[in-house]
Amino acid sequence: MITKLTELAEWVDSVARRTQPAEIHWCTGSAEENAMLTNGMLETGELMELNPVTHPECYLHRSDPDDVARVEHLTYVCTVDADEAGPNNNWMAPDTAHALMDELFDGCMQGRTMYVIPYCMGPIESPFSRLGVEITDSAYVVANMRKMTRMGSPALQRIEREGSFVRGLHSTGELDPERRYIMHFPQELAIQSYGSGYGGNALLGKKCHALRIASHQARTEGWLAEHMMIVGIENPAGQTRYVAAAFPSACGKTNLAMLIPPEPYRSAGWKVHTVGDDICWLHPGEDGRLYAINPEAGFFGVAPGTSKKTNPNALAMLDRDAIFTNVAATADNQPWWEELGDGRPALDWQGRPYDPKNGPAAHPNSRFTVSIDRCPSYSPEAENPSGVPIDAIIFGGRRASLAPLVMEARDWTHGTFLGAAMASETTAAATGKVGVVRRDPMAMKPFCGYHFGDYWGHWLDVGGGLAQPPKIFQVNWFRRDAEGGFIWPGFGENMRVLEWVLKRCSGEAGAVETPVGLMPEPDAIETGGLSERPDMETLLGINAREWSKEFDQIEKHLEKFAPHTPQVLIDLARELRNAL
Ligand code: SAT
Ligand code: MN
Repeated sequence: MITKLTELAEWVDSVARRTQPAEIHWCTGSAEENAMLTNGMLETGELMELNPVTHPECYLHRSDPDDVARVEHLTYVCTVDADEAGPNNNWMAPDTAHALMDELFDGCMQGRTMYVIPYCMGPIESPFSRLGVEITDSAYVVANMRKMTRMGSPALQRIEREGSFVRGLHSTGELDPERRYIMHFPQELAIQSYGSGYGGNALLGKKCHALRIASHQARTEGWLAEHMMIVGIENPAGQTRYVAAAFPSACGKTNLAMLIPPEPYRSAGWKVHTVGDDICWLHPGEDGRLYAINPEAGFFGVAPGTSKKTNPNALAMLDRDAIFTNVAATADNQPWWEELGDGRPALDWQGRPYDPKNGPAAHPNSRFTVSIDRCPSYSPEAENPSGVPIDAIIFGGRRASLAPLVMEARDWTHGTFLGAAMASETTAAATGKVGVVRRDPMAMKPFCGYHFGDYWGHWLDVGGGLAQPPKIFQVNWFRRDAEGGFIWPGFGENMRVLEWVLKRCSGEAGAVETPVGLMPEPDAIETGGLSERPDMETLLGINAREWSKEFDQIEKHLEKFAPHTPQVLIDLARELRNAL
């Protein structure tokens, strides 16, 4: 296949001249193509077939042991003006970055096949969707992009109709951590990634396009590209309200997106409808509400921690047609990770006979890739070209102390403040130290494609233009007691907190005003039916001394982005601190 869009044809030609592949393959997304690529990868050992009886059409990929997570320190935003990228991004001048990348890409696909992947982020008919083409020399990337995006012929047709698309160029290169860069050129609508085959470094539709480049586009076009899951919650009266929630990577967004309401909610008729688990594009509607689409078509979820207890819906979709990356395997070749419960590991994530001396059998950032429509709680609204109306936005972090189980912002400005001040303990989703508290505004620290100060200003602008803005909340499922145990049971039981959130949206629940936010009235969070009553006083308590220290840090953090930080946020920090 060749395209009738001259711009695209010329770009593919120029990339081929530089990278010199043995062959060029234009991806159609068909089942035959997928089978052909899968067979090829089985031959080269890039994929291994898992147990065809227990896990039909499931495959295991083991990545290079030095290539197991996003590399934030090697990820750059290359705007002409450094100030545009902001202190929240690594910056390189576009000319310098191009020279560096051109050299890396020179001849890098010799003897390899170059795949051209046209893709659409969002429902193929949605006016909110955006298009891209990823060129890659990795068949594993093609197979993942097929599950994660609307990929192939329908996307190409729309690209040819509209003429505009994000140009992503990726090569696994030598997988040398010293020769690895993820470059973004927002002003050229271009991404270049070299030297990694892993997740967000290589599946360019995901964080690179749908967050870093899209946040840039969203800023100029008046919408928001966010690191949020989207879920519909149906009450016993049959009304569904949609919630979007931002959490840093590996903090339970996927579990929350496909939560199963616990008893007694389930028998009362509460239902959960999954629209997305990671990325959300929010557009102001003509009615003054905010509408969300999920630009993705699949999940790239963290395997460890996924179990019958934490996420039965995820487990149910992982026994067919899934790709596993860096999990362990049992003696009869089933995928395995620590919290799974059943089975025992025979081989660890590197394919070595399992030995506890080598650490966990599955890598802590091991993943599953699966199409969203395999999810038992999948909502067909994920295909609605207009998106779903959002009633509540939730910001969540992982914090052992301080942050309460839930609180509500006074208004959109205060909500933007809560998002901007968000902090969370780091996880294995990125290379680096785990468990360190860092500021992660709107869970976008690694993903915002421009200056955080301007981004917060854009949040204020978008919300200011809404006649019916969503209410904004902050949650923390991760408070710990003196022994280090989690105080709140979490997982499905988070439904109890969501119930309060929804009742605030419908005006059925009151709230107590505190200097840090609106809190549930005592006993407003239902704890009946839990095996023991959690320490709600700690979970909902406000410690003025601790909060005052927190405000010191928040003020310093906001100042780091001055003079771009909106003055209203700085003033609000001072006002809230004084109220303490
Ligand atoms: O590696 S990804 O960026 O795709 C996943 C994540 O970190 O959330
Ligand atoms: Mn994510």
